Amino acid sequence: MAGETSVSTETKTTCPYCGVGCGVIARIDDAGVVSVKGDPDHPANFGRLCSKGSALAETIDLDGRVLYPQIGGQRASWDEALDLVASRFSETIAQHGPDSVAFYISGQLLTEDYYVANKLMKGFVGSANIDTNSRLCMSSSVAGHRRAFGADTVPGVYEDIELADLVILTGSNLAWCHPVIYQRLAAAKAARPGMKVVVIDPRRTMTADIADLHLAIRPDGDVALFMGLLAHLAGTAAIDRNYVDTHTNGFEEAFTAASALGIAELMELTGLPSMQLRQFFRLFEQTERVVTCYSQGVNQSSCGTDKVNAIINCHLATGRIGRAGMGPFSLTGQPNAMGGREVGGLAHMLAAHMTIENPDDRDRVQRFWRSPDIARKPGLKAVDMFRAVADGRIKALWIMATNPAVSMPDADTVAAAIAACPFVVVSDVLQETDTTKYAHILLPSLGWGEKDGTVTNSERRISRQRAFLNHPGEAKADWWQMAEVGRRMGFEDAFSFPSAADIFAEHAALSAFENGGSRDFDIGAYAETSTPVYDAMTPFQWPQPEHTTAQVTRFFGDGGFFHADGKARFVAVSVPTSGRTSADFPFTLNTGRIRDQWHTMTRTGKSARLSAHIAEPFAEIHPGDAMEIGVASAALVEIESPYGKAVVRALVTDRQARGSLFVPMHWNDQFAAKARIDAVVAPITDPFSGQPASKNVAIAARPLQVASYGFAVSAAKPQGLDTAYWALAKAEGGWRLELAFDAAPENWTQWCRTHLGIPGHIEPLGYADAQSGDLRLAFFDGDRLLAAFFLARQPVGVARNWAIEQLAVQHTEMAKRFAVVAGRPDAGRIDPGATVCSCFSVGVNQIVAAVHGGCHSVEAVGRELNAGTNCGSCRAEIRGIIDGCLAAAAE
Ligand SMILES: Nc1nc2c(c(=O)[nH]1)N[C@H]1C(S)=C(S)[C@@H](COP(=O)(O)OP(=O)(O)OC[C@H]3O[C@@H](n4cnc5c(=O)[nH]c(N)nc54)[C@H](O)[C@@H]3O)O[C@H]1N2
Ligand SMILES: Nc1nc2c(c(=O)[nH]1)N[C@H]1C(S)=C(S)[C@@H](COP(=O)(O)OP(=O)(O)OC[C@H]3O[C@@H](n4cnc5c(=O)[nH]c(N)nc54)[C@H](O)[C@@H]3O)O[C@H]1N2
Ligand code: SF4
Ligand SMILES: [Mo]
Repeated sequence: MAGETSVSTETKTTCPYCGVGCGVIARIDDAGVVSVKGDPDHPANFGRLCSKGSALAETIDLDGRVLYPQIGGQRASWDEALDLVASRFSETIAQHGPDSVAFYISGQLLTEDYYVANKLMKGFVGSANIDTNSRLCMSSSVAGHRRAFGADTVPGVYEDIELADLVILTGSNLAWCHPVIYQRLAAAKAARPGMKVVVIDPRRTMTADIADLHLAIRPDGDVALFMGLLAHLAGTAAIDRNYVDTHTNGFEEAFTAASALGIAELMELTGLPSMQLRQFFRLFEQTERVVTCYSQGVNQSSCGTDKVNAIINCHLATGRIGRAGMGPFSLTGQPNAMGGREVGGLAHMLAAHMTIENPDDRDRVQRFWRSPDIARKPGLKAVDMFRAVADGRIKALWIMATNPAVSMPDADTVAAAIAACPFVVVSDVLQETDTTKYAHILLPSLGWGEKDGTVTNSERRISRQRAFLNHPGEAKADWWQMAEVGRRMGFEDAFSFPSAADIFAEHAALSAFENGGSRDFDIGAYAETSTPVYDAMTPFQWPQPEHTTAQVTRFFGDGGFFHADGKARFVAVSVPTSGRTSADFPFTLNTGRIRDQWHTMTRTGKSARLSAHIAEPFAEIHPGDAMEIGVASAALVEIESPYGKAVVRALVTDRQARGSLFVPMHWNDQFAAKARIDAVVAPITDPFSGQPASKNVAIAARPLQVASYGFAVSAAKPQGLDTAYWALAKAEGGWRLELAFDAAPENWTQWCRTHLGIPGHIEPLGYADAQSGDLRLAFFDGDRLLAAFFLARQPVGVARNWAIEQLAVQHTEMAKRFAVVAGRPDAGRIDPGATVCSCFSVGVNQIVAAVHGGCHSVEAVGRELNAGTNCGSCRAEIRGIIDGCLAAAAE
């Protein structure tokens, strides 16, 4: 075997996707082939990876990468580009003041990139107009933590989720969005079946499959629910009087506010029956070891900060915080959302958990940086920042590692604002995104596997991302780009960092500077980090002040809060005023994530395996609503708000609550005709955090009438698509394409030639039925299928995965070619169906066949097909399929 003689190199690094922050071992064999596996020694995952982490090696090719700097679309040298950025920023500041420029950056930057960007804007430009996509993600948690604790502190550690007797997951689709924590929880529950899990989510998600209780809460009913819980607890022995008296303020006010809600009002506001409310309240009351995990169903709301505080209130009241198996737990989204918060990357923070409003903090940071100036007031938060771009207050903008033309609410307006901005710099890894197309200057950044730095995960653990690939083209680290511009703006001394290790050391030193326990974030032990130490660094949790060693740390078990009096604050929250829907916009749009795509798909969209799980944008809609508006299953649905429109596939399911539609946030103009769902999302924000309410948007929904539906597989990437609907996905050996047409083109063969890259001399093998409107065309080049095209008046029923497989098959026999035209497998072959297990590419039909063959448990299916035996992300879905088959058999 080649493997036995090969020399391979292994690098320990960290997954670039979610905030779980799993350790990854990347291996390059002597043929240069990269593979990844979980790092068994990393304390976040102990060797596990989810489907996205397992597929990392498939996303690192150089396809579509931006490889050299560009000015106005033309290749330029780094010197030309950086000089131009520096001079335009300097001129704009000189003419219009420091607040006329802005940086919009990202929780996917490494801490070192983030530190340099923040230092440049707040300390040297002298403005706080630096905000980040964390505003759309974690800012309500930050605001809630600061109100309650006096600092942005996550009190607990992952182990608490395993040690708890009750785990509450609210506004979190853990199974799909933090899959490795979900696996750790599922394993703990399997080992200790007495452990209870409650899922609070308007939808019945895959996460709900391990729930003992699923509360299908009304949109934004959470504040009322946790107020009701506080009022309930106050009358029981669960209240920890000693903790409340010694370590907190404001209990009475919070209790008075909470107890104003009667049970009828609670039922109305939460949409939950009184039985379920009581069951939930009693579970919390009677279980000392309780962890409440929350994510975007909490944060992304116009009452997100109040939701956070309503949850924290219940933990403070019972003293269940900062002890093993207890506490409120904000799950961070991006790999370095926490690191960004540590360097002060948000517009209202300073650095190292210090604040702009505090003159002592400003003075301290300015002295440490030896900076000429320091921002004196908070800068513009993301939504306001793009408003200022739109109305011309901001005249120079640098966007780094985020795709706001897709991910910001009211995205069409945001895109138009960027397009109209006099000077736009974009640093990205891809040439073509919905945002890079507006760049005057496009800068090529190093991506995952190429860059070096640190990230902090949800449990405050700092891990190294390490480079193991060559630097492609002229790409450079994001920190280097910012530092070079800082130097060219005249701040030579402050931005002459020789390496990422030096930046990290400076960041660590600032965290310890005049700290003495007054601030939670202190990693003084790393203030002297040299490059060799940095390269050998193992994951550690903060805090780790000077002269201390790494240990498992929790906060607040014995008080020690960061308000001036050392106490925590209860917040007397109030319930949000009535809902948003109206006669014209009667539905609630809820948006979020799917298992195998990451955000705007610039990386996961490259993997055929990941794209096979869910290959097109969709709206989950309840069967009752679908019937009411006349949308058939698999038809197309048009979604509209006063801000914009989108068109997606209807997925009719009773996992969705009535009155609400769920649409994923991922699809963009590169992958679909009109599925940027943020074009529809209203720019309504939370008054404390400025975080957009991406989960509760008033919309209208209606069927999209089309003349015909199409499906195609194509070896070449489809080009120039302009049909009523299209959605493109990477497939093994080519692409798959869903289509819908308003009207028939003059000639279908010609349509295929133009859009599917078929050479003019190749004639199709075809079948047409004028009566039914069915048409099928298959184009072969010798034995090889170039493209197959299927058209029908109804959504096309062809076996998709089987059709994709035909791109890789040799079609020597005529019968095989005709099978393609027929759109159905030849006898004896089963169509695998939609992919469930992406690690082993196992489809739903194969699982159904295994269940019918006697595999009645997830383990049995695993033994038969391997499905679910690697990353485990699909185990909940497999369980659902087995249950469905067995229930059908029992009927
Ligand atoms: N596969 C995948 N994983 C990811 C990401 C990804 O793009 N893809 N992104 C990462 C990032 S940056 C983030 S921020 C996290 C997000 O992780 P999550 O927050 O878990 O994911 P979402 O799907 O955005 O939303 C979670 C759930 O909130 C529910 N929800 C909506 N409204 C309400 C409400 O009013 N109350 C309650 N209780 N629930 C509500 C939604 O129905 C949804 O199921 O995921 C991270 N992990
Ligand atoms: N409707 C709705 N909207 C949402 C959300 C929602 O739930 N619903 N969720 C919000 C949340 S929580 C988040 S976190 C955001 C995410 O939204 P975005 O941050 O806009 O999404 P990404 O696709 O992750 O964008 C990252 C960009 O950086 C590029 N990139 C990757 N690596 C690097 C690198 O190393 N350096 C540089 N310079 N560029 C790089 C990628 O190619 C991509 O263009 O979306 C928000 N928007
Ligand atoms: S859970 Fe998955 S996406 Fe998140 S860090 Fe771990 S491997 Fe990466
Ligand atoms: Mo996020």
